[in-house]
Amino acid sequence: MKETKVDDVRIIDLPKIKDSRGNLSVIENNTIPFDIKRVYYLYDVPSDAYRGGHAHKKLVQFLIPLSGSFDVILKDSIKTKSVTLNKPNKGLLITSGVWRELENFSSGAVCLVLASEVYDEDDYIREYKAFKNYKGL
Ligand code: T46
Repeated sequence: MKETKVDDVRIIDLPKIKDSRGNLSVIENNTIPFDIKRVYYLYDVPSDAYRGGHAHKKLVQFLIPLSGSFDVILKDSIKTKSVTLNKPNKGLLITSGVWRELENFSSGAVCLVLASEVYDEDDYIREYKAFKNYKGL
Protein backbone atom coordinates (compact mmCIF):
# COMPACT_ATOMS: atom_id res chain seq x y z
CA MET A 1 0.00 0.00 0.00
CA LYS A 2 1.24 3.47 -0.84
CA GLU A 3 0.48 4.92 2.58
CA THR A 4 2.25 2.35 4.77
CA LYS A 5 5.13 3.62 6.84
CA VAL A 6 8.32 2.35 8.44
CA ASP A 7 6.53 2.57 11.79
CA ASP A 8 4.04 -0.08 10.57
CA VAL A 9 6.92 -2.57 10.48
CA ARG A 10 7.12 -4.45 13.74
CA ILE A 11 8.76 -7.27 15.62
CA ILE A 12 6.50 -10.18 16.51
CA ASP A 13 7.61 -12.33 19.43
CA LEU A 14 7.23 -16.04 18.87
CA PRO A 15 6.67 -18.46 21.71
CA LYS A 16 9.87 -20.13 22.88
CA ILE A 17 9.30 -23.52 24.45
CA LYS A 18 12.44 -24.34 26.34
CA ASP A 19 13.53 -27.56 28.02
CA SER A 20 16.73 -29.50 28.57
CA ARG A 21 16.65 -30.64 24.91
CA GLY A 22 16.75 -27.10 23.57
CA ASN A 23 14.22 -24.60 22.27
CA LEU A 24 11.16 -24.86 20.08
CA SER A 25 9.37 -21.90 18.51
CA VAL A 26 6.10 -22.11 16.64
CA ILE A 27 4.12 -20.03 14.14
CA GLU A 28 0.41 -20.74 13.88
CA ASN A 29 -2.46 -19.24 11.89
CA ASN A 30 -3.00 -16.36 14.27
CA THR A 31 0.68 -15.51 14.89
CA ILE A 32 1.04 -13.37 11.78
CA PRO A 33 -1.68 -11.26 10.10
CA PHE A 34 -1.76 -13.06 6.74
CA ASP A 35 -2.17 -16.50 5.21
CA ILE A 36 1.16 -17.93 4.07
CA LYS A 37 1.29 -18.53 0.32
CA ARG A 38 5.04 -18.94 -0.06
CA VAL A 39 8.12 -19.78 2.00
CA TYR A 40 11.70 -19.09 0.93
CA TYR A 41 15.01 -18.65 2.69
CA LEU A 42 18.32 -16.87 2.26
CA TYR A 43 21.49 -18.71 3.27
CA ASP A 44 25.23 -18.85 2.47
CA VAL A 45 25.05 -15.07 2.14
CA PRO A 46 28.53 -13.46 1.95
CA SER A 47 29.12 -10.94 4.77
CA ASP A 48 29.58 -8.10 2.27
CA ALA A 49 26.45 -8.95 0.28
CA TYR A 50 23.51 -6.62 0.04
CA ARG A 51 20.07 -8.12 -0.59
CA GLY A 52 16.65 -6.56 -0.99
CA GLY A 53 16.84 -3.02 -2.31
CA HIS A 54 13.20 -2.85 -3.30
CA ALA A 55 9.64 -2.44 -2.04
CA HIS A 56 6.48 -4.41 -2.73
CA LYS A 57 3.11 -3.05 -3.77
CA LYS A 58 1.03 -5.83 -2.19
CA LEU A 59 3.30 -8.41 -0.58
CA VAL A 60 3.56 -8.65 3.21
CA GLN A 61 6.39 -10.72 4.64
CA PHE A 62 7.59 -12.10 7.95
CA LEU A 63 11.37 -12.53 8.30
CA ILE A 64 12.85 -14.88 10.89
CA PRO A 65 16.60 -15.15 11.58
CA LEU A 66 16.69 -18.92 12.00
CA SER A 67 20.42 -18.76 12.53
CA GLY A 68 22.99 -15.95 12.95
CA SER A 69 22.13 -12.31 12.40
CA PHE A 70 21.63 -9.62 9.77
CA ASP A 71 20.41 -6.03 9.56
CA VAL A 72 17.26 -4.85 7.82
CA ILE A 73 17.18 -1.21 6.72
CA LEU A 74 13.65 0.11 6.21
CA LYS A 75 12.63 3.27 4.39
CA ASP A 76 9.28 4.88 3.66
CA SER A 77 10.84 7.76 1.71
CA ILE A 78 10.67 10.05 4.78
CA LYS A 79 11.97 7.92 7.64
CA THR A 80 14.72 5.30 7.79
CA LYS A 81 15.02 2.64 10.47
CA SER A 82 17.51 -0.19 11.01
CA VAL A 83 16.57 -3.42 12.77
CA THR A 84 19.02 -6.17 13.70
CA LEU A 85 17.49 -9.63 13.61
CA ASN A 86 19.42 -12.11 15.72
CA LYS A 87 16.90 -14.15 17.72
CA PRO A 88 15.01 -17.08 16.14
CA ASN A 89 12.01 -16.32 18.36
CA LYS A 90 11.68 -12.72 17.13
CA GLY A 91 10.53 -12.11 13.55
CA LEU A 92 10.04 -8.92 11.58
CA LEU A 93 6.70 -8.18 9.91
CA ILE A 94 7.34 -5.99 6.85
CA THR A 95 4.27 -4.41 5.31
CA SER A 96 3.95 -3.58 1.64
CA GLY A 97 4.97 -0.10 0.52
CA VAL A 98 8.18 -0.10 2.57
CA TRP A 99 11.64 -0.14 1.03
CA ARG A 100 13.88 -2.86 2.55
CA GLU A 101 17.60 -3.62 2.34
CA LEU A 102 19.29 -6.59 4.03
CA GLU A 103 22.98 -6.45 4.90
CA ASN A 104 25.68 -7.36 7.40
CA PHE A 105 24.89 -11.09 7.36
CA SER A 106 26.87 -13.05 9.92
CA SER A 107 28.59 -16.28 8.96
CA GLY A 108 26.00 -19.06 8.75
CA ALA A 109 23.03 -16.68 8.89
CA VAL A 110 19.74 -18.09 7.61
CA CYS A 111 16.76 -15.81 6.93
CA LEU A 112 13.44 -17.63 6.63
CA VAL A 113 10.71 -15.62 4.88
CA LEU A 114 6.98 -16.31 5.08
CA ALA A 115 5.16 -14.45 2.34
CA SER A 116 1.54 -13.43 1.81
CA GLU A 117 1.67 -13.92 -1.99
CA VAL A 118 3.25 -16.17 -4.56
CA TYR A 119 6.26 -14.78 -6.44
CA ASP A 120 5.31 -11.99 -8.83
CA GLU A 121 8.00 -9.74 -10.31
CA ASP A 122 5.32 -7.15 -11.16
CA ASP A 123 4.79 -6.61 -7.43
CA TYR A 124 8.40 -5.31 -7.02
CA ILE A 125 9.51 -1.68 -7.12
CA ARG A 126 13.25 -2.08 -7.66
CA GLU A 127 14.26 1.53 -8.38
CA TYR A 128 14.38 3.94 -5.43
CA LYS A 129 13.29 6.83 -7.65
CA ALA A 130 10.23 4.85 -8.75
CA PHE A 131 9.57 4.06 -5.07
CA LYS A 132 9.57 7.77 -4.20
CA ASN A 133 7.17 8.45 -7.06
CA TYR A 134 4.97 5.60 -5.83
CA LYS A 135 4.91 7.20 -2.37
CA GLY A 136 3.91 10.50 -3.95
CA LEU A 137 7.17 12.36 -3.34
C1 T46 B 1 12.51 -9.63 -0.08
C2 T46 B 1 13.82 -10.11 0.44
C3 T46 B 1 13.86 -10.25 1.92
C4 T46 B 1 12.13 -16.42 -7.34
O1 T46 B 1 12.18 -16.97 -8.45
N1 T46 B 1 11.14 -16.76 -6.47
C5 T46 B 1 11.04 -16.17 -5.25
O2 T46 B 1 10.12 -16.51 -4.47
C6 T46 B 1 12.00 -15.17 -4.88
C7 T46 B 1 11.92 -14.49 -3.53
C8 T46 B 1 12.97 -14.84 -5.78
N2 T46 B 1 13.05 -15.46 -6.99
C9 T46 B 1 14.14 -15.12 -7.91
C10 T46 B 1 14.09 -13.69 -8.44
C11 T46 B 1 15.55 -13.39 -8.67
O3 T46 B 1 15.95 -13.85 -9.95
O4 T46 B 1 15.37 -15.24 -7.20
C12 T46 B 1 16.28 -14.23 -7.62
C13 T46 B 1 16.75 -13.42 -6.42
O5 T46 B 1 15.67 -12.63 -5.93
P1 T46 B 1 15.88 -11.18 -5.29
O6 T46 B 1 16.96 -10.48 -6.00
O7 T46 B 1 14.54 -10.51 -5.26
O8 T46 B 1 16.35 -11.58 -3.83
P2 T46 B 1 16.50 -10.64 -2.56
O9 T46 B 1 17.15 -11.43 -1.50
O10 T46 B 1 17.13 -9.34 -2.93
O11 T46 B 1 14.98 -10.32 -2.13
C14 T46 B 1 14.21 -11.37 -1.58
C15 T46 B 1 12.76 -11.21 -2.02
O12 T46 B 1 12.72 -11.16 -3.47
C16 T46 B 1 12.14 -9.96 -1.48
O13 T46 B 1 10.75 -10.03 -1.64
O14 T46 B 1 11.83 -8.85 0.56
O15 T46 B 1 14.27 -11.32 -0.15
